[in-house]
Amino acid sequence: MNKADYNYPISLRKVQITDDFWKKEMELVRNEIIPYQWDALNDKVEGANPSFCMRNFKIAGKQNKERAEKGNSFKEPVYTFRGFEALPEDPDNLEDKFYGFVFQDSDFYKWVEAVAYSLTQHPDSELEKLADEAIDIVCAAQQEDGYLDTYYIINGKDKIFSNLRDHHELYCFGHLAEGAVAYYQATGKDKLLKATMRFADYINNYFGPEEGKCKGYPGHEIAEMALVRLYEVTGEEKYLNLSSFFVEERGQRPYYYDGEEHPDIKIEKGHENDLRYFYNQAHLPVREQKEATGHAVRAVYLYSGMADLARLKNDQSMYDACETLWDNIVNEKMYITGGIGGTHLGEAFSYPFDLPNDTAYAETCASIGLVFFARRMLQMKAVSKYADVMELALYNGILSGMALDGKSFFYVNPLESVPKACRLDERKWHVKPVRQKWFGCACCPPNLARLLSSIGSYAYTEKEDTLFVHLYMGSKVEKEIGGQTAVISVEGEFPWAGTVRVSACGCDSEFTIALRIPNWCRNYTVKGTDGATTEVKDGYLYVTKVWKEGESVELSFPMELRMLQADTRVREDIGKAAIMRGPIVYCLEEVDNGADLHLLQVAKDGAMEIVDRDIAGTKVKAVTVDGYRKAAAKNAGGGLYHEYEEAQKEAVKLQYVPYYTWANRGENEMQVWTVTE
Ligand code: FUB
Ligand code: ZN
Repeated sequence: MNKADYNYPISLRKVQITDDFWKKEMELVRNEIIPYQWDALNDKVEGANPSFCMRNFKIAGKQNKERAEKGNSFKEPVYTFRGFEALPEDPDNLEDKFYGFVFQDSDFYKWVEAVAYSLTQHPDSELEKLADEAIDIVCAAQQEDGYLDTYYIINGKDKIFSNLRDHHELYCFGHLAEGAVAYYQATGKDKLLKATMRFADYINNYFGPEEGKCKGYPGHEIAEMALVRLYEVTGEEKYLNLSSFFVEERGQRPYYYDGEEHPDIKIEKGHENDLRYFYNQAHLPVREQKEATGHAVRAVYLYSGMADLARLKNDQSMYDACETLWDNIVNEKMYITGGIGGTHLGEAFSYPFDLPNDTAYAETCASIGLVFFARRMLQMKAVSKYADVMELALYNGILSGMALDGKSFFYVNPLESVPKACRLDERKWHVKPVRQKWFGCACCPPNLARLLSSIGSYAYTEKEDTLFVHLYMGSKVEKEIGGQTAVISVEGEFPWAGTVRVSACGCDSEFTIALRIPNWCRNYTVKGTDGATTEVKDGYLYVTKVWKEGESVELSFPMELRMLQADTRVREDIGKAAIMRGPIVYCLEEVDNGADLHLLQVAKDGAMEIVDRDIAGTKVKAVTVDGYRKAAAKNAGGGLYHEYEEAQKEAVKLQYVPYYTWANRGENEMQVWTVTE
């Protein structure tokens, strides 16, 4: 690694997304998810489990006020352990207690982060006022000493940090920091940021390598990368050091969590793959970890923090650990959709090549975390393998998490679904055949909101004289070059057409635009580079020139239809093929192909065609492929089994639609991998 290669995400205030595809997603976040989620946080969504999120902040604030009036700093610690989903017996008669998941505070922090990004693209004084008022409520809940987690403020502070493994205080802090930094960067308002720093200071006094300080670390990672973000915006070295402490402490022996009590979740000791350690990525010191293990969201959040630290400390062995873990995920543990987490047991990575389609977990948040990790790896070294996965996950395993109208969501993103099985087979109860309005554990929708509304900071990174284009989307980017502001425009119709035009104006000096060459493109062409210096490096075409107004560089990435097969070690996909075009993965749905999708076969050398279609009001490029439908073969004499005979089959045109659009036309069967003839 070389500091000269380091690059940084573009400030969202300098990117305007104009793209038909992504603008629509961002508008859904602004018009649908943000208001809807605000109602959810305030328990106003009919038919959904109440969140209690804002209520908990209000109660904590009220208790603060009462204490202050009595001249008494903290209430007597009355610790009543309420478990994970403490729903009140009588919702109309709530006591002044904490309700909801222990990490309920994080839902507000993700909301305010999404609001912040949205404000950079679309100023909205009413929304900003709402967020300011909500921030007042949150800050009123903060304790005099800086502590801020409503679960313990309401239940009793004597037990703070006593169950780091399961109780998410440091996770909530991490989301608070992410939200506060984003809100500050978008609006210049620092109230939440200051509250975050006070809580961060409290945490920093509590944890650390110094004698007498607690040697614990977050049970659910995110504080690691959030502290880095806090460091980057405040310049306070102590936050960077605390992040580093949390990362380096993980995996040390004795195992910190063995000294805690875990009343909610007992994990069997003595199992070969000792879940106690693997689940939390604490089986080894992080630099020695070679395989992505345990809870998938936790894992990729940790790796993102590790990548941040590798960059800021210019730490080669940390970078190497990150790269090994990255390669392990992508080469052994990732679905073709960019989904990760093969098993619902522990919402976790399974063993290498265990990628079942119908029981997949592939949590939306986990793919989002993979994008965080990818962007951080790119920041150290612009190598296209990271951006390729970022693009794959975004267009497939992440977008599938939201309905086309932005009104319902998937938490789990299977690659095959038979609705009946989701109801009758307990092994598939986690798989929903239709998107849900909301979830008791509502981690995914707000995570989607914050990612989609900040998409520009994944599409572009920059260093002094270079703009990196990792993802292609219509947009305008401002970049400072030698005292001038260059305005770079990208135009195109991704993901449906592979031609992209890049132009720039406003700058007399030479600078470089580095354009990613996608891994799905076999031969690309480029026009308009006369007089420019060009170089292909690590999957990017570097074009250096004086970018004169009216000139443009045009890249064409032919989007051929591709039939893919999986590594033979993926037992589930043997003898099957999946269809892709550009970054889009396709699937079959019952609504287009009839029931019993398992009887369909795809013809290996059959014709494949692109067709324009409208899926629930959204225009897409769909695909038809020659195939067959096997006739049902029955034993003439009855019985389940009979002598083998070649199946009768009829020729059919298989109708494929983009995977992310599935389940938008009612409940029906779906499959990505189809048997070949
Ligand atoms: O534990 C907080 C979040 O809830 C995790 O990131 C998700 O996997 C879900 O379990
Ligand atoms: Zn989630």
